[in-house]
Formats: sequence, structure tokens, C-alpha cells
Amino acid sequence: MFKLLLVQPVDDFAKNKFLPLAISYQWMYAQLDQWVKQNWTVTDVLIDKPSVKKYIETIPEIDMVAMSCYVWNWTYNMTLAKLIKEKYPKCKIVIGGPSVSKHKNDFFIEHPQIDYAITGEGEIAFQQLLKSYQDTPIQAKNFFTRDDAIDYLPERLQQLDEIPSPILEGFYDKIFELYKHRVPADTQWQVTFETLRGCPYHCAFCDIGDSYWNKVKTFDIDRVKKEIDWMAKNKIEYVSVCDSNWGMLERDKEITDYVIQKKKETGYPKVWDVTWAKNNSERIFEIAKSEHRNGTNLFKGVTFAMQSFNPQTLIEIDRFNVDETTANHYLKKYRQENIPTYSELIWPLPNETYASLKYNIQKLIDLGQKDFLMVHPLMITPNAPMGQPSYRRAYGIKTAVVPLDTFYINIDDSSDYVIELTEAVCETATASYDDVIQGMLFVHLFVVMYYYGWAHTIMEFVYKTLNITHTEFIDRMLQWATTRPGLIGDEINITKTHIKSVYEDRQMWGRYVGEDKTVNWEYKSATSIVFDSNRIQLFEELKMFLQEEFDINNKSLLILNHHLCYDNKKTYPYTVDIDHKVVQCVLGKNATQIEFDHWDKTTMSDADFHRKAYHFQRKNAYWRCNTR
Ligand code: B12
Ligand code: SF4
Repeated sequence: MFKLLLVQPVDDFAKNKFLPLAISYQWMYAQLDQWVKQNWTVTDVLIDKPSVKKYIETIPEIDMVAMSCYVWNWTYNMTLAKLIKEKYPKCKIVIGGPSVSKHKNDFFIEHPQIDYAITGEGEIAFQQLLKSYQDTPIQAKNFFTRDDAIDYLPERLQQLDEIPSPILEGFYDKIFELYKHRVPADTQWQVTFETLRGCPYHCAFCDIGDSYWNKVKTFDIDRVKKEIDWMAKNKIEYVSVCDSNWGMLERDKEITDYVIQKKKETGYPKVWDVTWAKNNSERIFEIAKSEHRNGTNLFKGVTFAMQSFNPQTLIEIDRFNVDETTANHYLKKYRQENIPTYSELIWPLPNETYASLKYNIQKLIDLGQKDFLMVHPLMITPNAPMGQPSYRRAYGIKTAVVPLDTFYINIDDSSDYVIELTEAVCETATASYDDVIQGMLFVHLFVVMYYYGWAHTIMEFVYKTLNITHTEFIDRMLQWATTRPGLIGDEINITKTHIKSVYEDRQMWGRYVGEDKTVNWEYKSATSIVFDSNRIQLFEELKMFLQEEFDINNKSLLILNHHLCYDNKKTYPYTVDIDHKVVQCVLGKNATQIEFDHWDKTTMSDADFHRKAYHFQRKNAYWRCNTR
């Protein structure tokens, strides 16, 4: 028997472990060939990132290692492959996955430990590779050896259902068995799940934007439902849905209804994390409404992923947005239904400037995005159209190699943790490096103050009464705070130092703050934890800022702003007297007494509160109290 090691490592997020979809598919499909089934066996499946040195000691002699490569495990995989090759020189290493470049085979030169590469959809090619150990020669070859030029893409599968399901065929149960003694008993298993494959769009910054993935192919709906049954039975809390456009197909409604039904019956799955379709349509609204009315809390809000409002940028990244009237119409409908939405922008895309970044943010607010905004730093991956040299040249894209922009991961200090690197855009023809950093700080302060709630109410009041836009407010705060000592200024300066150290010295993203020293917090979450511990000081600084910059002396406004931000140390509900003009302006209510309450009555430690308010539930405006 030939021995095979399957590798798809992922970092640990809290107590979670991902079941490895891509590598399982490769093995499931390969076994459809009888010769492969009878002559190959899997010795282990590596799904997390133990110390490479320690793991190597446990590996018996093997014939092949198959590695699923993503930005989050490339360096780990290469390190592991090198040590395996040193220990067993005859063992062959094959790599596949989105991080295997379809355009050049530099990795063979940089990593002599790799023997074979499979680009694009891997199943057919991987089966052929295992079969090539048979004496009879194989027909068409879809994998590459060190001597090949990578100049064609493998054929895609005609029917996705040809791949036996790792869920329904019991392969995941084998993984549970393998890990029974390796992981704590309270490990939460997570599923990455495909109901279809492909995306009809071409966004230049995205791996799937390549036309290779353009045709959308679906799995049979009965199979999908049976797999959901398995998730419910096995108490899978979190499902990361791989489909690129949830709600694009009519059947997504049927599938969502099925998940709702299962969650109501069994309590699982708890979260159905999807990437919503871009043409935010009636169907998506219907799906979200039905879910919301059922109270199953499956989604993490509905995305309005606009990326940019700059028409030239949209052309250059080959991206369309829903038109503004439609966006405004649906944002209103979601608000009426009390369904949280969030938007995403990317900074710095081609042709964007510091000024256009601010314009984009204000535009979103004007369209009605009051719930949440994420502005992602622009990263380049090898297979995204943007990664190609001609594209980089055309838009003056310069990059810095930085650690992967992930936060909230558990790093075991005792292990030889391998830091993953990625290419971050640090300059374009229209934004200098200083602009890029300044833009990130602007976003930091904006999102903290508005979308984490710390000055949300004040910003709304100032906009409505003085017509000072939200972005101008933050512009002035940025200048005001960085020129004097204080809580806000310190937070901006600390964040700036951190971000620059990522770009200039390859320091890890994130900050350690508060009681919990095991979590590297995203910067906005970190600042919110600091603000939570210094609410009175923040109150005083906001008062000073309003007075000095806008000549506003309005205690009621500050009090309302303060009390709307949920504080786990208080007992709710409670009532406060507030000037009726402020109440009218901000809450649209005619009252002088406001009762503050919060839907979450769980008693929790500060650390748990921070995790919930500033990480897991941050997209749902958890910060905000209800008022009566
Ligand atoms: C699910 C998902 C996640 C999950 C991770 C789940 C997990 N760990 O398993 C979560 C939400 C955590 C996540 C996070 C991130 N993600 Co993500 N994510 C996806 C998503 C939506 C699906 C991936 C998937 O499993 N697809 C299903 C499998 C079957 O398809 P596949 O991965 O393409 O694999 C096929 C081929 O590549 C090949 N193949 C794969 N492995 C192998 C191995 C061998 C041996 C062979 C032969 C073939 C082969 O065959 C497979 C077909 O069967 C993709 C987008 C997408 N629609 O694909 C992005 C994607 C993978 N993510 C991406 C990124 C950038 C990230 C983040 C870095 C984002 C960020 N900045 O925070 C983080 C990193 C997290 C971390 N540190 O671990 C990029 C990755 C680019 C790259 N080169 O790796 C993608 C492609 C998104 C994009 N549009 O650019 N992500
Ligand atoms: S960003 Fe989304 S919509 Fe655009 S190509 Fe990638 S997967 Fe498709």
C-alpha cells in the first residue's frame, strides 16, 4: 500500500477547529478509481498547526504528502514539506489550492522540496497523480512536475456530485476519531461548506475573479440537505459557506429555510456565515427577513459590499455596485425590519486617494449604512488578476511583504509558530505610503467612533444640527487628538506605531490589551477595550473636543451618547433625564426621560463582554442600548 498524508492546516480561533474540505474532496474523488482505492491509504490528516518539529517526529515513512495551500498556511506547509523531505527523501510532495500560482512556477525554484503542483480545481488531477504510481501510463496530464512549464489550467469537473461527500461517506467521522485524543473535549468543530462552485464576476483583487472560475456549478440540493442534517446531528456551531454569492440562486432561499428548520429543531448549526450576492436584491431581503422573523440568529448581518464609489476605480477593478437608489431603498427596508447590515470597502484600490476614501465612507453613511463598516487593507494574492505584473505596472502598485492580516488567533507560545506572510499594497500611483497609513488611521478613528458607538450619537447630532459631515467630524478629531496628550490621541498614536511596524518591520497585526493576553485584537476592538475601561475619561475628552472645535456645550448630548453605549458593569434597565431637544433630534422621540436597556442579559466577565461586544457581535451593533 502507498501511504498518503493529507495536510490542510488552519490557525486555531478560540476553541474552534475546521474540518478540511478541499483536501478531503481530493481524497474522496481519488478513490473513485479502483486502483487508487486499493493501493493508497491515508496515514493522517493534519488540520491544525502543531509545532512542525514535534509533528515531524510523529510521522511514519510515507510515499506522498498532499498539501492544500492558502495564504494562511503557505509558509507552514513549505516548512513542514522541507523537514519531511529531509527525513524521508523519497517521499513526494504535491501542492494544490488557491496559493499555488497559475502563472509561474517560481515556487519550484524557491522550494526544492515540492515535487508536483496542481493548479485550479484539483480533483481530476490529483486522482491522475495517485494513479500515475500504477505501471500503466496515464492519459491527459493535469498536474505539473518540476520540469513542466505551468501554461494551462486543468479541466473543471462536469458534475460536482461526482465527488463523494466527505460528510455523508463518513470521512469526517474518521477525522473526529483521529483527533479524539489530540484536541480538548470542548472543541467546537466547524464546517466549510460548498453548495456550489464558481462566481460569474471578475473582481480584480480576488482569486475567484479569474475567468477559470466563471461557470457556476451546483451540488444536488438533496445532498446539500443531507449534509445539513449531519451538521445538526453533530452539533456543528459554525458553518463557513464557501459560495461566493449567497442569494444569487432561487434555491438559496430553500436551503436557508432548511437550515432555519434544523436550527429550530436541534439548535444547530448556530451560525451560517455567508458571502452575500452583490446585486442586493429582493431575494436576499426575503431570505434575511424570513431568517430574522424566525429569530434564529444564523447570519452575521447582510453585506452591502460596495468596495468603492469611485467610478474609475470600479472600472479598473472590474467591479459593479448596485445603483445608489437601490442601495438606499434596501438599506431602509433592512432598517425597518431591524436587520443589521454591514458594508465593506478596500483601501487603497487603484485610483483612490485619501480624499476619495473619505468620500466613500460619507457616501455609505448618506446611503443609510449606520450599522457597520469594514475597510480591508488591500492584499495581493498570486492568482488574483491584480497580482499580475502588467496590472501592477499600470496602477503603480507597490507592495510590502507583511504578516497575514489575521487577528484573534490563538498562538501557542511554546511552539515554533510559523508566521504567514502576504503582499500588502503600500503605495499606488494615486496614494503615497503616508496617505495609505493616514487613511488607515482615519478609518480606525471613524469606525471606532461611529460603528463601535463611542461617538455615534454625537456625530449624528452634529450632522443634523450643524450640517458637519461625519467624515469632517472625524477629520477634525484626528487633528485635534493627535496634537494633545489624552486617551483618544494615545490610541491613535499607538495604532499608528503598530500599523507601521507591520508594514516596515513585519510585526504581527493586532494588539494585546485588557485581561485576556491570549488574543491579538484587531486595532478597533483593542481601542474599544481601552475606551470601555476609561469611559469617564472618554466622556471628558469628547466634551472638551465638542467645546473647542464646534463650540458645543451640551451635557445632555454627551449623557445620551454615554448611556447608549452598553456597559456590562451596569444593571439594566435604568432611566435618565435628558433634554427633550437632544432626544428629539437623535432618537426622534418626544420625551425627557429615557429608559436604557439591552437585549443581552447574560452575566459575563469583562473578558467575555469584550469578546462579544468588540469581536463576535460587533457587526450587529451590539454596543447599542435599546431606548424607551
Ligand atoms: C471558507 C473561507 C474562509 C474560512 C476558512 C475556512 C477554512 N479554514 O477552511 C475563513 C472565514 C476562516 C476564511 C478566512 C480568511 N480567508 Co478565506 N475563504 C474562504 C472561501 C470562501 C472558501 C474556501 C474553500 O474552502 N472553498 C472550497 C474548496 C473546495 O475550494 P478551494 O479552496 O478553492 O479548493 C479547490 C482548489 O483550490 C483545489 N485545491 C485546494 N486544496 C488542494 C490540495 C490539493 C493537494 C489539490 C490537488 C488541490 C487542492 O481543489 C479544490 C477544489 O476541490 C474562499 C473563497 C472561495 N469562494 O473559494 C476564501 C479564500 C480562500 N480566503 C481568502 C483569504 C484571503 C482569507 C483571509 C486571509 C482573509 C483575511 N484577510 O482575513 C482569512 C484567513 C484566515 C486564517 N488566518 O486562517 C482568499 C485566499 C487567497 C489565497 N491565495 O489563499 C480566498 C480565495 C478569497 C478570495 N476571494 O480571494 N476564509
Ligand atoms: S470578490 Fe466575490 S464577486 Fe468578486 S470575483 Fe471574487 S468571489 Fe466573485
